Amino acid sequence: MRIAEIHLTPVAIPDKPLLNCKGVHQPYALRTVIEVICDDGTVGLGESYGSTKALEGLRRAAPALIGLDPFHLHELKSRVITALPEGGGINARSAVADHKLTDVVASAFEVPCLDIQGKLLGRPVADLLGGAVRSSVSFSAYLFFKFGAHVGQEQDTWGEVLTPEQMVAEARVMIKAHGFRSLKLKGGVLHPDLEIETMLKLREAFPDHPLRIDPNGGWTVETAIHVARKLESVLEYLEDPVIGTDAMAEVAAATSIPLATNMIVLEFDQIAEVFRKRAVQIVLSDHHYWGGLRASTHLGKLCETLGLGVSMHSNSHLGITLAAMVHVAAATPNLSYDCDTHYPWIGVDVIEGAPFTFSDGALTVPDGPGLGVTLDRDSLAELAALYKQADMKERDDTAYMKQFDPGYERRVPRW
Ligand code: GKR
Ligand code: MG
Repeated sequence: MRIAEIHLTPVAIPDKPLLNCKGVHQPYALRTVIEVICDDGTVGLGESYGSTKALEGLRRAAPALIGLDPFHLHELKSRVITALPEGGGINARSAVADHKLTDVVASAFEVPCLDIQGKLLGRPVADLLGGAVRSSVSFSAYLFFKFGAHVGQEQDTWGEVLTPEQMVAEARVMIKAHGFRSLKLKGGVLHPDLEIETMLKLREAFPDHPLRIDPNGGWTVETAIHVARKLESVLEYLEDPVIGTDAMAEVAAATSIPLATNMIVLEFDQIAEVFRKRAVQIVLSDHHYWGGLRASTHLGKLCETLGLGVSMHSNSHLGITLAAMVHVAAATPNLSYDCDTHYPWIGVDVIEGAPFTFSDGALTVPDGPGLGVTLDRDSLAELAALYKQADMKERDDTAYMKQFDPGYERRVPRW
């Protein structure tokens, strides 16, 4: 059994004008859909980033994987490293955090190989990761302040969300539609006092929902400590309040709220330093850059050993990613927080049948072979056509924000 063909299809998925500390989401988010086909016709699916560096890395590594046994995942990694000798990161130079190209590419191809293995064995991917320890995986509502409409477009159904009251209304809609049991606010957007007020209003409206806020490093240490003091008994965790290990350690020393990160710990060799400095209490996994699904379960084990918590990060994504997240979350025993997902903001998919439906904020772990999803070719063709039409090859939230506010400048920290 060998890999005979690989198809990479960049797609553009319609997104909403969601705000973060770098700007605002563009009308489309970019992803790459991956099909790995074996010589017996078995197909494995994957999904990864769609920006230029990631896509080029996938395209350059793909030929090196032809002829590979889909069970030989160490060999997969070394072929990827050989195919991309200059390595480097995938994000823009101005990004505060970067992801290693070789990890991103190896992760992207590992998932379809596991999908193939599962199909050949007649077992779900979770079984290849040690087996599911839970039959369903819970997700949090991912709340964003947002503009009402994209440039030149009609207002979307969510409308504008720029005040604490509007955010409570957004949370109500999310909870009503999907049953989420915990709430994450993308912060670093409004003045910190307004974001504190927002969290307090969410607490009042939803007394039993665990709450978290993530300003993506948009605050100074002083601001972060101020916010933490006001929200001491309100948050289950505070995510990336500041940038840098020393700054995180300073905030951590000043609050009893656990600090979580997907910005200062993105690779295994960064864990020792944050652990030594007590800068972080919870690490967010993400199979797209941690090295794949197996590496994510290894991260879980390492965090357990070190007494750190594990939660899960997401970017705008489709159902292939969501399926992979569900399998790995099910097979990570100490993943004790609800996972992040952008899925409810997207509303389209490339998988066959209805999109995933959350019940009480959770998804059932598929028990069929592999990931348990198949491609809807018409939808894939539609989103691939959108990619070709869209005048966009990179995510640039700051450039798009300037179309709303020409004087806007990216500042980290902002507040
Ligand atoms: O979609 O704006 C966004 C998020 O800010 C995303 O880019 C982050 O990677 O969700 C992510 C996070 O937790 O930092
Ligand atoms: Mg984050």
